[in-house]
Amino acid sequence: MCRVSVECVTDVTHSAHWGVFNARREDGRWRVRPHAGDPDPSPVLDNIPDALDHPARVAAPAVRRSWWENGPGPDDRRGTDEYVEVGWDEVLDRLAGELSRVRTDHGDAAIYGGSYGWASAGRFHHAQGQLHRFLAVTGGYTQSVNTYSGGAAEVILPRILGGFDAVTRYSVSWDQVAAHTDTVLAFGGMALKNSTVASGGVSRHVERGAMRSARARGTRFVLVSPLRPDLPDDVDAQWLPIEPGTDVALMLALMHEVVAAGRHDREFLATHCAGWETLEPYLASRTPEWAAVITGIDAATIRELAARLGTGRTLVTCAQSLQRAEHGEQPVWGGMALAAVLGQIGLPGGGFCYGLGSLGHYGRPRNAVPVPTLKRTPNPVREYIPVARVADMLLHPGEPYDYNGERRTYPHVRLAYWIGGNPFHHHQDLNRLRRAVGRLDTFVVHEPFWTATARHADVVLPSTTTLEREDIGASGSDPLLVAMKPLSAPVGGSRDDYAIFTELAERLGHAREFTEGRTAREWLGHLYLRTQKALVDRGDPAPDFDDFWAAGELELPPGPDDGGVLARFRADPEGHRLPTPSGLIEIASSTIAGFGYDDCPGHPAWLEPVERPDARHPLWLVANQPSTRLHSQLDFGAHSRGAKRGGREVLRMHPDDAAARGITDGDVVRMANDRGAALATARVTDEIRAGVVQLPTGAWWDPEPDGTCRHGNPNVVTRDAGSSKLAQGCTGQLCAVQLERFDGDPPPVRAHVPPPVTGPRRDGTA
Ligand SMILES: Nc1nc2c(c(=O)[nH]1)N[C@H]1C(S)=C(S)[C@@H](COP(=O)(O)OP(=O)(O)OC[C@H]3O[C@@H](n4cnc5c(=O)[nH]c(N)nc54)[C@H](O)[C@@H]3O)O[C@H]1N2
Ligand SMILES: Nc1nc2c(c(=O)[nH]1)N[C@H]1C(S)=C(S)[C@@H](COP(=O)(O)OP(=O)(O)OC[C@H]3O[C@@H](n4cnc5c(=O)[nH]c(N)nc54)[C@H](O)[C@@H]3O)O[C@H]1N2
Ligand SMILES: [Mo]
Repeated sequence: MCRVSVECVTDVTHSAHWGVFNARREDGRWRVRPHAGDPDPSPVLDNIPDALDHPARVAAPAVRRSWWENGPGPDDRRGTDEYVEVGWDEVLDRLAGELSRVRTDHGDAAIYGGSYGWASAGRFHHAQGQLHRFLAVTGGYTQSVNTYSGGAAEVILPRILGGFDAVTRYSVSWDQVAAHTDTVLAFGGMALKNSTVASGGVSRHVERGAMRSARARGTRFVLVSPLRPDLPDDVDAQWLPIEPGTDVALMLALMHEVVAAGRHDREFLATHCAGWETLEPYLASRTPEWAAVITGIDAATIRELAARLGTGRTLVTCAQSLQRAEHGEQPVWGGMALAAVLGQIGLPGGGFCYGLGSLGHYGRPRNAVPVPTLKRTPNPVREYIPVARVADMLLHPGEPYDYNGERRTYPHVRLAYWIGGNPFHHHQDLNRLRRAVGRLDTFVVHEPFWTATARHADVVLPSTTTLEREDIGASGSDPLLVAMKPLSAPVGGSRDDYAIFTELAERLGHAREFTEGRTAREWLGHLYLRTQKALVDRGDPAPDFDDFWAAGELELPPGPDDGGVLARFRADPEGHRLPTPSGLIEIASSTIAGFGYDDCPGHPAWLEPVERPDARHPLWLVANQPSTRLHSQLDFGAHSRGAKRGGREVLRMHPDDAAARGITDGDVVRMANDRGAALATARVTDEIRAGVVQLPTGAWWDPEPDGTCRHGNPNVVTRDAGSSKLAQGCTGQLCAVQLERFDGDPPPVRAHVPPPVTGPRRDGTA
């Protein structure tokens, strides 16, 4: 049956972070086909058809019983309490009152709107954009800075190389790799499972094609990673299965060898870099033999690799994963320093490219015109935290912490408002996060689905999915502007985030500032004007909004693929100074040295991690991005579900580690450390380094009463600590665990079964 109320739509184009697609109604089901122009579409599209009517949808506003009956306040029952269903008007009245109470009694900074998360593609209904606007116009809020993705890199790169997007996204492109690069040294690889995803959407997945073209031209790929699939089979990569968390030691030894052979680019180091005199003496004892002990890569292999670097165009890449770890700043700095020593930064397809291959919006030229975006409303509150320190903030209000050269104090937050993110998937040490959320007076969540985050909220407002809305899909480096047409009217009792905030803003007396008098459709037309005007200014075809909407898509002109700021700096270091303190590439930084941080000294360095395998927890866990979905999104979808075994997430482990524990392929295993435990299904494979197990993120946390995850979410065991005092980035990628076979009857997985919701009203009306 077609759910659409106005007209029965059967064939529409829409966009997700993992691809543009056409959805067609066939035999009572939605079938999703990738955009015809996509050379390598993502199989993750297969998760979409289940989104509209999955039982895990939140049917109507739901409120935690104790909060509804007893009022706001700290409560450890969050995560285990019951829910009652209430009408929209009732719940919005109560919520508006609670927002006012917190502002009046505790100040505007007592509201946390950091609300990290990927939400959905679509420029107007972008969840965080809507929340920030709403909280800003109603008085302000404590916000978050940086991301879980690149928290350490985002802080250090501007100090040593330049603006994050400029030196990462818009420097080395896939076209340059295909045309120019002779050697790709990929730390953490460039897994096709990862570039399948691009923030804002992606109409063309070009990575596989570019790597194949390079390989066909003779490019040599070297993969430094504990996991073999981190580069595609097509490129015949040499695989160096490194001990996790030790890349900087390998980088230092490679530099040592290049210098020992006198092959370092002295001129480039003198004219374009600052700090060589500090790093050079440190390298003296960083021999291949020294690094072999740390990295598990033998000295002869390191020597052989060093000898080939710099012969021909050499590109050093560093996956985001390396810095999502303790001392995560170091491999970013080390990779950049290695490229500087080789002297190729700023050459086409050469030098250093942070993040290339980690996301689909990297390595593509910027569009020549801006895409529509909802501009950020200034936040009257100046308070912020580094995003991954959220549990610390809630558990330690008023206490000091270090960040990026400052001594800061955690604000005392009473109300957290989260939309478009799933912290009970993405944050580390989920049992600790549960304790932290227990300290809040009120936790508000808008979610289409009963995720673990929704199940910890006091107020759960059912939002539509993107499939139920009109929007514009676009990314700054994808050529297609997409008119995202709805597949359905809002499902059940759900409402758009924009509609919910409009109603709340009305109750708080700020509707006019929030809506600026526009309907959602009028906003789309308004946001589109900026792109249309830029096209007019260039003399390009510039359809008006109605024509764009009717056509369904618009191809935007590409900007130049010219290497950006790094190429200009290379050509003229005086005329195009980098925005670093010296204007040069900072191989060593006197600014960072001046902070006096023991966990982030003034040059790239090998630092022993606190978290590392020991006798009780002898295995490294790599908790990386899932290949079958975006994070936790649509975890119940056909593609994600289909790759699980026995309904549990799959954990990869080496045959030696399996044999030592009597584990065979397909067994249920229990992975644990002092922070928590999770069950998963073992896959035994020699495509992983011995001593390392891998469990991707995103399987919804399905806790037993003691917090053990029945489903396979790795964040029950990861460590909630910052990368260093410099960046305080997320360190979820790596931790130490023990693993055993789970004997007996494993408990059934209930992650996608909604919690019982009681109360009279089931139709979502007041
Ligand atoms: N251990 C470990 N942990 C990690 C990582 C790791 O490597 N290891 N990686 C980290 C990284 S890089 C990231 S980016 C984070 C990702 O963490 P998140 O971005 O929080 O993960 P998502 O699953 O994308 O969460 C988005 C949520 O928004 C909901 N949503 C989608 N559209 C809408 C909408 O329009 N409105 C509303 N209200 N909700 C919507 C979805 O249903 C979903 O629940 O995870 C981090 N966590
Ligand atoms: N399909 C899919 N793609 C995604 C996402 C998703 O959820 N699903 N998320 C997107 C997001 S938000 C982001 S930020 C990016 C993240 O991009 P990344 O952080 O680069 O992605 P990961 O898969 O976490 O890690 C990449 C690989 O690094 C390797 N690795 C882990 N630790 C180490 C180490 O210490 N040394 C070395 N050399 N290698 C190591 C692992 O084998 C892992 O497969 O991915 C994006 N792409
Ligand atoms: Mo990310």
